[in-house]
Amino acid sequence: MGHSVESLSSAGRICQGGVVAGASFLLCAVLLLVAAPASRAMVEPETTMLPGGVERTTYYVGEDGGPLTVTSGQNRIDYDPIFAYQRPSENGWITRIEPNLVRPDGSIPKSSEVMFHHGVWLNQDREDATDEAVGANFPERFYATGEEKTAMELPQGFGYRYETTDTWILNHMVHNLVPEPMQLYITYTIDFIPDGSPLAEGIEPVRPIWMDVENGTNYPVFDVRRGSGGRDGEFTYPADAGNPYGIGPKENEWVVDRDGVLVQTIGHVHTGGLSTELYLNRDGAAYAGPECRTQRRLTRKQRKNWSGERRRAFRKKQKRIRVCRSKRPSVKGDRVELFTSRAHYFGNRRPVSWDVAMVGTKPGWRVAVRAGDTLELQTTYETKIASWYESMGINVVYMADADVGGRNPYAKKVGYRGVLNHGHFAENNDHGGKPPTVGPDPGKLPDGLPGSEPLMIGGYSYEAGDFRIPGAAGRPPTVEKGDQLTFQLSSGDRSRQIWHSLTSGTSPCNRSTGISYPIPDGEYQFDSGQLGSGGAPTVNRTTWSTPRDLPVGTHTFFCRIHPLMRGAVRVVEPGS
Ligand SMILES: [Cu+2]
Repeated sequence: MGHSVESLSSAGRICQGGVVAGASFLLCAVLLLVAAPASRAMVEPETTMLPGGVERTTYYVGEDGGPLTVTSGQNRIDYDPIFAYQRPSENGWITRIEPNLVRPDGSIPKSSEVMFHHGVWLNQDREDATDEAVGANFPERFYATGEEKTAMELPQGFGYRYETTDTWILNHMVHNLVPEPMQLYITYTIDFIPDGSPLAEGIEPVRPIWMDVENGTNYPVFDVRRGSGGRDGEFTYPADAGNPYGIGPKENEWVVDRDGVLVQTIGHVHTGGLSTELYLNRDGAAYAGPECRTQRRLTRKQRKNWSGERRRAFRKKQKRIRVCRSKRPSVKGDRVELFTSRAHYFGNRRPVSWDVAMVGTKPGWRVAVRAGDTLELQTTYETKIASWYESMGINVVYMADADVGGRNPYAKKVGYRGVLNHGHFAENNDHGGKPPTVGPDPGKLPDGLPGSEPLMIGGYSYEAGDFRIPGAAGRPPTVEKGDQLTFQLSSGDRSRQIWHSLTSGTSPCNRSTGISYPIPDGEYQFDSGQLGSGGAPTVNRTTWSTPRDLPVGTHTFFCRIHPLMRGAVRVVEPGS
């Protein structure tokens, strides 16, 4: 696809505030957008020196030397090479990576219009550590981010080895929620220590270990149904999913291949996700710390009769017991918890939006692991509010081979509480769910006129099923109970790779669109998957029929990819 040459002589400025490792930061990068001499618009990376001599550089990834062209309604998985000018020019060590999506003018688009669904940075010159465990053949997946825009930050003294001869590829999924095409760069800001720097001496290399509850697949997703997982209102994958791996390898596990120390990790979940949980299993292991005595309280009689000195001594002893117990790791059988990466939702704190940051390990987190141990990941979603389709649970765990003071996780808690990866982002300030409405309450409209099936989906409309259309054309089509209405993706949308879903949302499902509205919380749960062709993320089907068991009444739905799209169907008694 060709690019028009834009006038890029303007300078943009990106500032982002947040909290990393407990300290707030304000990062401002000045983008110098220089018009390239040829017919290509290139963005020159600019480097700033951090105190201590670490180089911080923002690189821009696009296509053909210019920005990415994000097509109308796009939600597909793409691969782009990361060229030499888009990464460091010397050998050295990467200690931190922070991602973003940026317009050519330097501004950050609203997440309700376009969203960085995922980015996985791949090093083709190295093999992924977990390939063998799951029978896959990935290049090394050394950094990943998703809609929560997680930055990777290694503890001081550790680095990911970078060689200029490495071949890098970016696997990305940019989700355009609106019909308007746009031009964007994927940016990543690297903290880098070149080999020549005195800081490079003594850097301990880390390897990325890709932990994923659906490891081995290109699109590692599973569905979480409302009400599933038990009465606690939470669904944990894979534990609550029966046996999702069948007789194949346990995709959420990795047998540690050598002794080493885990030094950093953070989770990735989708909306509805509460946390990822990392465990270690070691054959025959058990709690190996000191026995802590049982805590007691003073009885009323003791409080009355004991001297002040005796009461103080008692309280001191109780405090020691409390401290002892607080340092006990959570060991069940030979399995020990290493870290729970919680999702922190901003705004009203309900897990219903992308306005979220994950909690990562503290800089001092060090877990000694041995060859033969098994690392295990699980992830937990809420199931009271809605069904969460195409959910994920991923942690990249960075592991050092050297003996760098790892702690035996069976003896002493390695630190379950972490640090919030970043603060609230301004681009997420569009939650939706408010007036004005996008259309009438379809439940109050008269029955739709008889039409022909299938109902075609195109032009960001469900045709006759779309209650945003004024007049008789927007009235809900009817279907007799037990029968089905069929929708079909138009050939135009199919050829332009515009995928749509029909996903039930609470009636009347007509409030304003935003990153937390609508959500898949219909009275009766249904979801078509992403209608389309060509593999993930589509379900390789272009038609969908309403479920036969829908009860009498008006059922509203929306598109998970383009939540501005709203529709309704009405189920009536047979013969009515
Ligand atoms: Cu759609």
